[in-house]
Parts: sequence; C-alpha cells; structure tokens
Amino acid sequence: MAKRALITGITGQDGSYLAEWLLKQGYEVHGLVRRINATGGTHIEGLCKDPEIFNRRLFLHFAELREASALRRVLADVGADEIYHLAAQSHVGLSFDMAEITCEITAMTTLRLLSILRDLPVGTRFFHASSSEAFGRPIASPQDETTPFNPVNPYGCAKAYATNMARVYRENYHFHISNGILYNHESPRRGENFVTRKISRAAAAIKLGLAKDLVIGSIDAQRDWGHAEDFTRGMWLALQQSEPGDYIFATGKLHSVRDILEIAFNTLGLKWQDFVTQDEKFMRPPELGQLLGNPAKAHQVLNWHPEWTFERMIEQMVRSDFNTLSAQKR
Ligand code: NDP
Ligand code: GDR
Repeated sequence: MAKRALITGITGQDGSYLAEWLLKQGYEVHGLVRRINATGGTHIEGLCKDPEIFNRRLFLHFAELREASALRRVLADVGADEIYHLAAQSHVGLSFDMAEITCEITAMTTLRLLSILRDLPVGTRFFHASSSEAFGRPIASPQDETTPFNPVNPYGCAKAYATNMARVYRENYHFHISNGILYNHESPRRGENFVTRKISRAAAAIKLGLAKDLVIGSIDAQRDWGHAEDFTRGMWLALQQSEPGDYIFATGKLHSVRDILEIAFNTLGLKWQDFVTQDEKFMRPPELGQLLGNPAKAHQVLNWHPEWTFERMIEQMVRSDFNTLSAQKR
C-alpha cells in the first residue's frame, strides 16, 4: 500500500516541491490549506488541474491553523505515516510588524500539532521546518546541530520555541520527530519579497523595459543560499531514518547580495551598478556574526548532498522570471 504523507504549507515554495517529490516516490499526498477552493495561482495549481493526480493521489483539506479541533480532525481522518509541518509566516522583516501573528502561526501551531501527535497511532513520523534564524546572532560560526539558539527577531524566536518543543516531545514521548534547521533556500517559486527573487524579477523586468531600477537594502549582507529542491529532498530523507534527529540543511558556503546582483544582471547582459540603489527602508538591524551552516551530519547520516550550485540557481531564477514577464508583455 502507498505511504501517506500530510503537508502543512503545501501551497508554498517548499510544500509544492515536496508534494511533487513525494508523488514521484509513489506516496498518497494530503495537503492542509487555508482556502480550499483557491489553489489557482499557487505552486500546486498544475497538480490540482491534473485529473490523474488531483483527488486520486493528491487531496486537500481545509483547516485554520489556529483551531486545534480542526487540525485534530484532519490529522485523525488522514492517518498519515509522515507529517511535514512547513506552514509558517516565513518573512523575517514582516515578523517585526506582525510579531503576534508570527508567533501564533509559526510557534503555537507547531505546539498544537505536537500535542495532537499524542493521540495519533504510534509510529507517525513528524518533520518540523526549523530555521537558521533561530541562531540569530550566532555564538559560533559555522553552526551545527549543537550550536545554542540566539534569535534576534520575532520569527527567529518563534522557530527557536517550536524547535525546542519538537525536541521536548521527541525526548519525553519518544516520538519520531525531526527538525530540519534550514538555511536560506530559493527557486523560481520563491516569494517575490525575498531578496533573491526580488533581484531576479527586477533584472528581468529591467531587461524587458518594464522597470527602470531596483531599490534594495544591504548589498553586503551574506547568507548560505541553497536550492529548495535539494532541501525538500533532505526533509524526506530525514523521515526515512529509523531514528529521529535534528539536521542542519545548508550548503556550507557564504555568498553576498552583491554576488546575486552580479550573476542575475550578467545573465541578461546587464551591469547591476547601472540600475541598483539602496534604501534604509529595506535595511535590517546590523547583523553581527555569520549565518553559515555545517551540514556534515546530513552528509554523513542522510547521504544528503546539494545538487544545485548557487550560480546555476540564480541563473534559473532569472531565466524563469524573464520567460514569465516576456509572455505577460506579449
Ligand atoms: P512560503 O512562505 O513559501 O510558504 C509558507 C506556507 O505556509 C504557504 O503554504 C502558506 O499558505 C502557509 N501559511 C502561512 N501562513 C498561514 C496561515 N496563517 N494559515 C495557513 N497557512 C499559512 O515558505 P517556504 O516554502 O519558503 O518555507 C517552508 C517552511 O520552511 C516555513 O516554515 C519556513 O519558515 C521554513 N524555512 C524556509 C526557509 C527558506 O529559505 N525558504 C529557510 C528556513 C526555514 P498560503 O499559500 O495560503 O499563503
Ligand atoms: P531571510 O531572507 O530574511 O534570510 O529569511 P531574505 O531574502 O528576506 O533576506 C536575505 C538577506 O538579504 C538582505 N536584503 C534584503 N532582503 C529583502 N527581503 N529585501 C531587500 O530589499 C534586501 N536587501 C538586502 C536581508 O537583509 C538579509 O540579510 C529567509 C526566509 O525564508 C525565512 O523564512 C528563513 O527562515 C530564512 O531565510 C533562513
């Protein structure tokens, strides 16, 4: 019989890649959504329009993440072998303006789901999408699974809380719960307000004469950027192990926003210096310390190795935005 997986956040960047990966592995996939009839324009629209897949191997369920009774009903009805908890308010900058909602969705919903696990059949496996933002202003660099958390924004606080709760439930109830401590990962499906996609889209729009310039925050900011397809494969690998655990998913390489600008504009034969300016309103508080992951454990235990390079990923994003905007222009 096919294994059954439930994904929260299935309409997001990672949820959509994970759904495609699990379907390829032969799973029956269930997704939790907040608007049952509104998959149009989301990353799973294609899957939902495929009569071979939708309501045959892919099923959607409506539940408000703040309502424990609704979550409990869906989890009990689906009876998943594996639960991938990806839903979150995932924008760091916005989390300052929406601190309560961020904690409610990102932290408390994780606790709600963990509590429901107690009433599900023994053996249900649970993956929690944690974040490098829990390390915040990291006390060591690179970070590994033993580095203490030191969050510096509401989103990072919420992820640190949820990750620690997942550890508490794993240790006290012996559940198969794994945290993936995920560093930045991108793709053509990345939200348009994250820096990689903001740049790829702007470069494409400028090349097509649809925009004149790009205004961003710090061009010196550095991150450890990987590809979402690699990271979602890692989530699956984490749940295929006989023992649960925490894993750093990262490339182990730092790049700057300037590197993204170079590659993105070069891809279209442009010089970024001719179009890019900086504005305080996109600046974050000063970042002390480097968010750089050490993925040695995921390499050794999961045999997880990223297949995408940073350069190829940025080029893919730019080409994808260029094709989409060209079609819209026509
Ligand atoms: P996205 O922002 O692309 O997707 C977030 C998902 O959560 C969407 O499906 C969204 O649904 C859902 N969601 C958000 N708020 C609510 C809500 N109030 N009720 C119901 N659903 C909601 O995130 P990613 O796919 O990039 O990330 C997946 C997970 O991994 C997140 O938990 C994120 O915090 C974490 N993570 C991501 C990293 C990255 O670089 N991408 C790095 C580290 C951690 P809808 O479509 O309806 O808005
Ligand atoms: P991040 O991603 O905050 O790391 O969170 P984002 O792409 O927003 O920022 C990355 C870096 O780029 C700098 N930056 C800008 N960022 C944005 N959004 N807009 C700008 O104009 C801009 N200019 C410079 C930022 O200051 C930062 O240093 C992502 C999310 O996916 C989280 O959910 C996830 O947990 C972390 O990655 C790991």
